Amino acid sequence: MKKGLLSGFSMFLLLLLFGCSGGTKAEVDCDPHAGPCTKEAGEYVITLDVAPKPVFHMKELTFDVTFSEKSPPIESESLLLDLSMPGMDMGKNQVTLEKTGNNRYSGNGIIVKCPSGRTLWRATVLLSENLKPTFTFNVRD
Ligand SMILES: [Cu+2]
Repeated sequence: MKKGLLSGFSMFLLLLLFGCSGGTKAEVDCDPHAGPCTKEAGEYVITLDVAPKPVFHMKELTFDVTFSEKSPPIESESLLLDLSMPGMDMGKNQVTLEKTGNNRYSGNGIIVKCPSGRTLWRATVLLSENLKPTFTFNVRD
């Protein structure tokens, strides 16, 4: 009886793990073609702006990340922005954002064109181990 309960519980954990790592939540939550996108992560309020607009594949892009004045101060001289496709391994594509002012970071990168024809990408600001706000958007051809 006890053993059955335990294995039932581990099955539940397994399901939970798979559910999380599956990355099935791939809904567009940002329209970088129209303007900046803002997300909250912990006490931080983070805005991502991508230029030039509209945002195309295979074109040099500038990524600007700004933290609201109410966000806790960030000491780091640079931040990493991870570019990925939800549910697809496109290889590592990380842009280093250098501090360009108070609460402001900026860097250049390229979003490659996916051979599958899909255009859904996700930009993740690697703030800390626990704070990784994401912006999910479609890139134009
Ligand atoms: Cu892809």
